[in-house]
Amino acid sequence: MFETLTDKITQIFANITNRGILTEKDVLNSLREVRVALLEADVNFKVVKEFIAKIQERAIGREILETLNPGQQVVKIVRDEMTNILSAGDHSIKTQETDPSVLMLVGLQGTGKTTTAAKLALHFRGQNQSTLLVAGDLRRPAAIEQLIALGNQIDIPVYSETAKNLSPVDVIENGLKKAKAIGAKWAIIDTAGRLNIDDNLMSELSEIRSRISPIETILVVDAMAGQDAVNAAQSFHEHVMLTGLIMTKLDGDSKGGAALSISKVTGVPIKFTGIGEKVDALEVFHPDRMASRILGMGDVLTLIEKGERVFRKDQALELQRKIRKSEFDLEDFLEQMKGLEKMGSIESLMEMMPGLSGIKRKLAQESIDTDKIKKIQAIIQSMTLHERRNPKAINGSRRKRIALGSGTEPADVNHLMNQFIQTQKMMKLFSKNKSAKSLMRMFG
Ligand SMILES: Nc1nc2c(ncn2[C@@H]2O[C@H](COP(=O)(O)OP(=O)(O)O)[C@@H](O)[C@H]2O)c(=O)[nH]1
Ligand SMILES: [Mg+2]
Repeated sequence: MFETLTDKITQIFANITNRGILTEKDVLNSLREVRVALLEADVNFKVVKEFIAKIQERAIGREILETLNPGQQVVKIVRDEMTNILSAGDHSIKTQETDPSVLMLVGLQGTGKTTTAAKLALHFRGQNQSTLLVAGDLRRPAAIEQLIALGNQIDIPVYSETAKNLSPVDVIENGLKKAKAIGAKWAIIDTAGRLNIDDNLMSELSEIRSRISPIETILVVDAMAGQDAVNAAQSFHEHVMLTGLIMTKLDGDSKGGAALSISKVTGVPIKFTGIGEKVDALEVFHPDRMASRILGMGDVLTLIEKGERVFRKDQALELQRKIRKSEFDLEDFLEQMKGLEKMGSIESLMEMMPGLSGIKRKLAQESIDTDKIKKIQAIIQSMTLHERRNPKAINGSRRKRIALGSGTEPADVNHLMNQFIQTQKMMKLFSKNKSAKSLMRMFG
């Protein structure tokens, strides 16, 4: 996400933070470059104008330019203001006093409502909260089947009715009764979309809304739609009073401008982001963390949270120790591969590491799929313990034996060894923690 924008901004920041002295003209030049980068990323021009004006107001003047690290001060201001435009009131999810809390998803066709309904149910389960999914999209029979299939996949119950004479509101009201009966904490309502905004859709949605009074009415918008997403959000908000937004498909090669403008333009907070087709590809939205990520400073907090979900704490500590002492071996490598697979794509992880979003693209081609993991597992399991602990001992004849034992080719074993050496190098880099340290320095 935001690849091009992040690359450009990282470059601009490098130019100003590498200098001891910064003149007013330097700052203005850099801000002009930031402005162009934002406009090229499709950020709403009014938002850009206000953003730049605010930074300029704060960055120009003695207090900043005469400090020890003027460049870093400017970067900090940019980060503050970026956080500011991504913020809109309360980004948390509200619950009702009595169960179920009703969360209604609305949006145009294909933005990701049905998928997001399942993602949310999975997210809530992670917090020990139960969900009933309610199939309120009666326009296409396939929509009901899709929700049922997703529900089955993650073992979440789905309420649906297909009788001809029922209206969506009837089905949804029955669904809410069912949610109450089974004691679900959440009822998540999937609704029908349209290709474009029309009165029909809006009156259907506002009728549902007034009959069931959801605590959260959330618009699902597709980041790839760019400014159209922002316009759609404005119309939906006028007709059905939104309480939040979920921006999907941020994993795509969208320019990201929509995500940057949408809250500022509509005043509606983003609550989650969708970062992939899989049911676990949902992230809680934090304006400050997102700002850091866009500005190429990584998002260490989200990374840690993801890790905590997958790796146990004692495992993590043991791993840290090994990395520090360069004892990281092929057995650990195997464990990490399995864990990483659970955390998400390597690509999305790299994005969250400070200073690494640039290297990301090179590694993207090496994306790790399940088959590869199985192969790697087979290869490592064909090694003796001695070999796993001392990968350097693996010579030509051992390689042949390992390949034979794992049903692979010596070239596969070679490839794995290279990958492992690469990982070891990267780990060493992290353990020295240059990027993390410079980040700390940057923010005092
Ligand atoms: N890459 C990506 N695809 C998504 C995301 N969310 C949904 N999709 C895909 O977008 C398409 C439409 O999703 P769907 O939930 O059926 O949209 P709906 O018509 O609004 O219910 C499907 O192919 C989904 O897999 C996301 O965050 N990233
Ligand atoms: Mg749908």
